[in-house]
Amino acid sequence: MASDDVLLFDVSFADLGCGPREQGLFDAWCAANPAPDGRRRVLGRVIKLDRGYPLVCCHLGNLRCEHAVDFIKRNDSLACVGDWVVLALPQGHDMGIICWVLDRKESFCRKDPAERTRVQVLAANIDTIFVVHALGGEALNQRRLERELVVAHESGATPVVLLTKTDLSPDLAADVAAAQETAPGLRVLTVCSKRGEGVEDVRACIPAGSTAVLLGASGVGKSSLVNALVGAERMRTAAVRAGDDRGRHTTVARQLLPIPGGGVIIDTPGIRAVALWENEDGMAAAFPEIEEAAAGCRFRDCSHTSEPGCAVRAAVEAGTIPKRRLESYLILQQEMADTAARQEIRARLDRKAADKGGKAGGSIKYHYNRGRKR
Ligand SMILES: Nc1nc2c(ncn2[C@@H]2O[C@H](COP(=O)(O)OP(=O)(O)O)[C@@H](O)[C@H]2O)c(=O)[nH]1
Ligand SMILES: [Mg+2]
Ligand SMILES: [Zn+2]
Repeated sequence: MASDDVLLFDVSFADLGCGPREQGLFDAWCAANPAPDGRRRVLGRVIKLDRGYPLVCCHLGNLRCEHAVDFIKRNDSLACVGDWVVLALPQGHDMGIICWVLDRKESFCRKDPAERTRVQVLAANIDTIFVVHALGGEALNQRRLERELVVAHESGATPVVLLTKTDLSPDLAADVAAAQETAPGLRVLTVCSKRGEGVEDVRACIPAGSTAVLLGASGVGKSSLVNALVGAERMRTAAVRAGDDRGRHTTVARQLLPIPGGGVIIDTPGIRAVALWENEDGMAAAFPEIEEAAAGCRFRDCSHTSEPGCAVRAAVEAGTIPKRRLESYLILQQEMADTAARQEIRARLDRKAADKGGKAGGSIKYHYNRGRKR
């Protein structure tokens, strides 16, 4: 962990994209919450989140921070990478204190129905989400891409599909066409970090002042791309650690790095399963052609499976919507319905337990210091 921090030693606050929005939120919060001891507050951004304390960059440097007790009491989620935070720097204390997390712009969240906390924020204040898939080997996994795009759209940031390892693709045009069919209306970029091809197109999507995050399975080449963008070996990639006991997840932390002359990029470990739950907005955005056709269905709550006068099925039969798109849509809808039903049962059981005098409600979840996830 300590050695990873070395990779961040030269990140400076000036490169993190602080703008009038952040400065304004900070000033307003400080004015409304004068420090009891009159000590100065500092604006910072969380640049790394691992198993330890959040690492925050401010104009004084990078330091490990803990959350103020008062903040924890008043909030049900903690700071995450990309967050802008108000810091207090108590004298004689080797850690900073996160007094407050400033209002987030878009953020990428995981809704985990298995956990009490409704939402886990994975990256905050992001403008662009790159949904990354590697080429070569098997065909592009369209089902996985569709599911990822639902969550990416849900964040409110702009999703971009990014196909990596183009050097391994036997038919690049076919891969791009498959991705484009799966991501109507979105940009599909291709990149080969190995040969340095396409890196400039990615860079152009992350102008100064903006923040992008990489979302994708382990091994698809996210860290290699970050290295290509920042022009140095800043992130460890799989090859470096091949054979060691940490397995394929070489990137264990979520961390944010400035791109010279551009914005900032957040690298993440591979995110395995993202459960779909209450993602109606994301669904509508990820399947725009189905949403559009559905306006013509006879029934407003048409499920597009068996109702008469279904304009979506008509469009599939006419060939304007690919059959597999409707199939995917229905699979994801069913999954959301199942999750909602399970949640409903759980809520009912919780209420029953509470009525019997059991303890209701969850306590605050600590996402840090939780031990390594397997
Ligand atoms: N052939 C090829 N291999 C790549 C490319 N980019 C990354 N790799 C390799 O893919 C493996 C996983 O890369 P890494 O960046 O660690 O993936 P991550 O887990 O998504 O961060 C490493 O062995 C890289 O060398 C590429 O453009 N072409
Ligand atoms: Mg990585
Ligand atoms: Zn219908």
